[in-house]
Amino acid sequence: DIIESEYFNAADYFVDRNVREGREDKVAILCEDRQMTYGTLAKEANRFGNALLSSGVRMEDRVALLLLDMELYPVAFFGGIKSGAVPICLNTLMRPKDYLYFLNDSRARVLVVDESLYFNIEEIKSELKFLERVVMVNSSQARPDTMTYEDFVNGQPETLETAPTGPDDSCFWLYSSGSTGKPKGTVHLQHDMRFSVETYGKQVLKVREDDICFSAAKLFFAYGLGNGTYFPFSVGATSVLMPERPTPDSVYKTIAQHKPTLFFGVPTLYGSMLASEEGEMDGVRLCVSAGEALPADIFHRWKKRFNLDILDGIGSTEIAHIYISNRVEDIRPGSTGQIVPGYEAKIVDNDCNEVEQGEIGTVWIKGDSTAAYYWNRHEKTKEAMLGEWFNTDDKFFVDEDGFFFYVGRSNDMLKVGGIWVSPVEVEACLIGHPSVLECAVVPSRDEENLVKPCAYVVLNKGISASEELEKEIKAYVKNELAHYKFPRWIHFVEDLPKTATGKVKRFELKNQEDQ
Ligand code: 3SK
Repeated sequence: DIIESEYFNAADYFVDRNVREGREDKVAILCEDRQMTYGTLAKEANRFGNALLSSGVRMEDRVALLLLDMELYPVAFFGGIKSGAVPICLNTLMRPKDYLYFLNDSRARVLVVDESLYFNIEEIKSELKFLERVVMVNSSQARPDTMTYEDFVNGQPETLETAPTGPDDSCFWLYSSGSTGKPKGTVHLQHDMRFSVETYGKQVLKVREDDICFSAAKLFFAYGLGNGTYFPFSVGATSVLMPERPTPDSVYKTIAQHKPTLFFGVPTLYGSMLASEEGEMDGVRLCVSAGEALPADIFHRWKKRFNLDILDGIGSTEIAHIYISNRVEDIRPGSTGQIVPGYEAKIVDNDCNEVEQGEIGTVWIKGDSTAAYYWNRHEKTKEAMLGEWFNTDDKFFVDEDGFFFYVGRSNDMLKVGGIWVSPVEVEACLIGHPSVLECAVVPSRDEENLVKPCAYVVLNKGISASEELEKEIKAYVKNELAHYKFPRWIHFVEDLPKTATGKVKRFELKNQEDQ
């Protein structure tokens, strides 16, 4: 146990401790041309926590956050935790029906939403069963059934007594995608972020008080949440938050403006930053990659252009952050690296027996940042959380030096730009197009060797394949689902390979893509 005391509250540790230790005037957050000190962050978090309590929110009540990466994100996240409420960080790229599911499944009582994302909620408002209050951020005027953030916190005191949480109390949730469709509310406890800090944060990343951390991966993603909040705040460092979409232009511009020392991205972003001829990484001492395996080619091209290493690793929403990673002193391009100190790994076969070194199997991880359970998903919890072990469902082999090599996913999920995509969901959408009879979605690789969805489509009788139709189907999916889920390639085929019981043999299609 890293925390022995009876009471522990993550907001007290990551925010208030900085003030107690004399960093009241130190800059905690840089965002566009603004800066927020630890003192202001603590006060604003307190006002937000007080506003929740005044609205009737009690310990363990969920508060959903649908926010851009700006100062208000850590304010609401830690303010909520300090009041004893449980923030849920929602992916901002989803569709209205996804938010309907998140809000009804979690029974969140309050939603804090950026005005630019509110259209998603407006569409589903009448179907929300439990939501009592919508707080609108970055809006000047109140709309019916909503309250502006300013009105919500107006008159609230700048001090707040920390809720009497213990290390094993609920702290925050993230929704983790599942191959069988429905995302699972992953319940993290108060001690989980602290465990990630003491292991990956301090021993691999070696984050320091004078660091300026910039995560292009967003805060709603477990990877971004650590990079952009609790790693820097664990040592009184500074975090750069960027509300825009991470493109090479927005990222290079932010780096030039704020000169971060640690930069966090996903392989797709590193690939597109390399493709852009202009842009510097001045001031950066180390780059980090996770979300999907970093191709060795990108590592080498990055090193050549910027003379900087990219530290590749893998984490999961359930384990909060990275548990296998390269080390600054020992990087093997193409490998995900070694187990992070504090975690244990084993590679098992389908019967849960450990495989011989060098053989491929599924990685199980033991470590105290693992979520307690999936909300209301008893069977899924039992399948994945096996006593002290968590079944990652990721396939690896390990070499004689203890370096892990990623092989693929045990099930058919695809990881696109670091975010899980369910082929079942994309297929269900494609099937909705009037020309599509049957389809299957599998991973394929683009010119940067990064995974993107690829669809095999059987057309309805009388419909002929054409470039026009291909464009139309892609546009249809883009309109229905989060943008990153649309198939980048569509193969029109006569039929799909199937098993005797009628299941599509996805592995055969995957093999075709690999050739
Ligand atoms: O996908 C990853 O590698 C990852 C890394 C850190 C935290 C969360 C995730 C999913």
